[in-house]
Amino acid sequence: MSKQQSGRDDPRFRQIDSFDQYLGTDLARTHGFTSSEEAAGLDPEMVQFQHDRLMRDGYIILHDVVDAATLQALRDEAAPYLDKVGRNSFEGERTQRIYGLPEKLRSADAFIEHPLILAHLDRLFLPNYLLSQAQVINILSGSPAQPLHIDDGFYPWPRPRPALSVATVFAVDDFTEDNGATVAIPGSHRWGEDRFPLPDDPRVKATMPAGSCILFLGNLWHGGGENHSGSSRLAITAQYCEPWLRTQENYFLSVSRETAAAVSENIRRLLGYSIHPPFMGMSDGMHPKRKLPLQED
Ligand SMILES: O=C(O)CCC(=O)C(=O)O
Repeated sequence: MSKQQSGRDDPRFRQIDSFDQYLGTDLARTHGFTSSEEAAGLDPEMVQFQHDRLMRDGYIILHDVVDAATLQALRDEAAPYLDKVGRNSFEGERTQRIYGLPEKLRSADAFIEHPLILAHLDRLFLPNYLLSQAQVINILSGSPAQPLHIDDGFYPWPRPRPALSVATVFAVDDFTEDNGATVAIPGSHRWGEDRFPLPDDPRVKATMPAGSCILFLGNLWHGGGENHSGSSRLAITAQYCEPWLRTQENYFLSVSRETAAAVSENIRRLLGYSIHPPFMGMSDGMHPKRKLPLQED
């Protein structure tokens, strides 16, 4: 038998002897799958404490996790794109949104790959979890409350169940009582399919200073608040999902290969340049990073 006919002759050939081995092996082979690591300096006990609260209440508020310069960079870069309001009452008739952030706003990366958020995602999801969508959201004064909703309800897997996605909303402006702070129903991540928010359900408003973040599970009922403050409320949000789910935004189309090659390894992996073993995410039978003009091998 010639070499072309027998893959076994190739020293890189892998013999898969069990189904578990099949599921656990990166069969696209060339690039091992990368995992995000807790950034140096994060106290695992503190992250675990926050994680336990997140699992108990469905949300947690992380105070002062982004500095003023990072907030200003986002404000400056976002401003030219904040030129239209929503197309429906969910997006908000008086709410401005910017989609396609990984291509448009490099300043968004610091929020999307925030080390503390990645540390939480590492605890919640399998390696190579994905960015499902990211937006800048500017709720203008006069905006009614957004309808309450859960973020992962479009995955047809009956609830109650574990969260299939997780979201951040970072306050770029202070979130106050009357400017549209995110509203959430604590504990609602445990509700079943037929349980919807009732007027008497206790709600929390994520009032917090600029640079803080509400992190919540994808099955928690929440929504943007009503803004009757006279000023707008600027935020940036990111949603992440398990590596085996379809993402909301198709980043392979909205982010160019040049941009995907230039961003950090964290962002690239979150955009889908990774493999969920054995080969989810492959392209032409190869690791998708092989399609990028990367400097490395
Ligand atoms: O703007 C917010 O506070 C939350 C927005 C939200 O939940 C959404 O647009 O899905």
